[in-house]
Amino acid sequence: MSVKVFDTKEVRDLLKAATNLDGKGGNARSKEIVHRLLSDLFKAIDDLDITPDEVWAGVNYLNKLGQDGEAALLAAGSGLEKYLDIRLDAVDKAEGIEGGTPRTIEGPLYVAGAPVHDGVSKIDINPDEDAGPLVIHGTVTGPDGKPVAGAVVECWHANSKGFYSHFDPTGAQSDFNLRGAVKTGTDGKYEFRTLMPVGYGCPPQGATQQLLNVLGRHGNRPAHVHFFVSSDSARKLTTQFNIEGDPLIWDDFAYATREELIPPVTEKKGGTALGLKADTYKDIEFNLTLTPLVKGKDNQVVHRLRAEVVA
Ligand code: MBD
Ligand code: FE
Repeated sequence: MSVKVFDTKEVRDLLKAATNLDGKGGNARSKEIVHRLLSDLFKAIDDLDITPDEVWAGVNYLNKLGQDGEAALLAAGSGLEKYLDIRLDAVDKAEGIEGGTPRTIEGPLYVAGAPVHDGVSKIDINPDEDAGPLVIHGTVTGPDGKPVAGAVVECWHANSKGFYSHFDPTGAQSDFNLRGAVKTGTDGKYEFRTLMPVGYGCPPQGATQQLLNVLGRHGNRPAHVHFFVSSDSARKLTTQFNIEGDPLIWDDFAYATREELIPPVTEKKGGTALGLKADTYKDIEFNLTLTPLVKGKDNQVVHRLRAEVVA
């Protein structure tokens, strides 16, 4: 028996009382947002006739999500993080900002504090038998097309098991393994000497995978490398590239793939001289083009809780 109670004074009053919407105290913006989200939830319960059993399954799911520490992972897998990018892209378009390297999601696995090196950094600290050497390099250019000096390029990626240091359930990696930061010189160039990553998969017993299972979705990402690029003279860039040829490139559970973010992988020789573990190595050139500050300000700095390790 389907009933409709959402559009009644009793429920309107309940929503206002529960969020103290017209009362004193609290934070006006928080009240506005919570009132709207709670209203949308109540309305969905009415519209879809969501049962008490289903509501309690959802409540318990939130407990598990928190226990597993996966809320930010679910933000990626639910498309919420991608949605924020779609909105930021639209803001840029409306402001006439174009031509930079496209943004794509940060994801939940960044760790702040990697030691900054000039120009080049070798970031594979722990041996990884199953991973071959990889050199990632490119030039940071500004909105004027000129190389940017003093830009800080940070990168982070997974090992051959798809695990990131600091979040590795096997405990096999030390702090900042496969995470680095380099500062560009006057030529704008950066280089990371590292190992080839493989794609990430959600923890199989975690809350995120649990939700994906009921949706009939997988929780895997293609192999990829994340970047932050910061400079005093341009906006912060958050992006990634995918490893060309990965079968999941257009089937990423976090929707981070973009046409412009799949640089070619070439094979080179001379790795021994670079300190790599084999002479033959993979090479990826990934140039980074920054966009101008908006009225002198960087409107791309996102504040969110991030892991940090003091090196
Ligand atoms: C990752 O490595 C990642 O980049 C995202 C977005 C989600 C989970 C793991
Ligand atoms: Fe990642």
